[in-house]
Amino acid sequence: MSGFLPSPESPLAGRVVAVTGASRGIGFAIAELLHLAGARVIAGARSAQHFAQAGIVSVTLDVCDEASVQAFAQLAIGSGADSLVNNAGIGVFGAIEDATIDDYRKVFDTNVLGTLLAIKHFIPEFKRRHGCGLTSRLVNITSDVSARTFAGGAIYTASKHAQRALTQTAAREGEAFGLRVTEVRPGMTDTHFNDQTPGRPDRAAHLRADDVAQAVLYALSAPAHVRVDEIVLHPTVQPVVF
Ligand code: NJP
Repeated sequence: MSGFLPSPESPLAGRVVAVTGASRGIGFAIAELLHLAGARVIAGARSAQHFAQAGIVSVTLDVCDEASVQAFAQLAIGSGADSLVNNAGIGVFGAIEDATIDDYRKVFDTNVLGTLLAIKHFIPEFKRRHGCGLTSRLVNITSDVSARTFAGGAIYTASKHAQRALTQTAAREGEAFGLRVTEVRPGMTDTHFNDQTPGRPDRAAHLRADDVAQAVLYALSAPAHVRVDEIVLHPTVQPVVF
């Protein structure tokens, strides 16, 4: 048998993955699962001190601040990072007539600029790795609304459409240096998102952060001949929409 065959117990053994927005919710679940799968995880968020745990390197990171992103990338690259998971994201919801410039800037700075900056500062390393015959992977956690919208979702869904555009552009540019790019698009997930408290009974049927983490693990551990362009996940309580 030829090709890359990861061990089922430790499919990411020897891998080093940088994850943004990892202090809680989906990002935290991703960091934990990748660590369990054998990866060394470099995890960033603004409140890094709250999620330090054995085996995961917790770093203070504000994706809206280029110096902070650059420092995060340098640390991750210095640790041997082969993959980046852009997960940090926020949402503000409301009618267009109530939208404020402040809300717009907060959401776009985090979801769009943050993703752009992180990709930008890892690409030189991904190119260097390609020159050494190594592949690199990028996973962007966007949203099921990166390709549709809903009333009350103008700022958030516009930011997620933009994040999808960045993801697809990175995939096209990355073809030249062997970068595997995956967009993971979760639907309603029971996290702290939008100032919620996870575990409420009315959200029991939503996706769990772990469901999304499993999709990321699949994308990062797929065999070398497989390109996972996109994974869309919905809880079954969400109506089917294409
Ligand atoms: O949200 P939450 P999720 N720099 O609030 C971090 C997408 N999504 O896990 O910085 C760096 O529990 C923040 O940490 P901190 C969503 O758009 C979700 O649900 O310490 N990190 C925390 O760790 C987002 O892209 C749903 O405050 C920053 C994390 O981000 C991703 O899933 C549905 C940061 C947010 O954790 C994860 O969201 C959907 C910054 N400037 C898409 N700002 C859903 N939950 O229903 C925030 O379609 N963070």
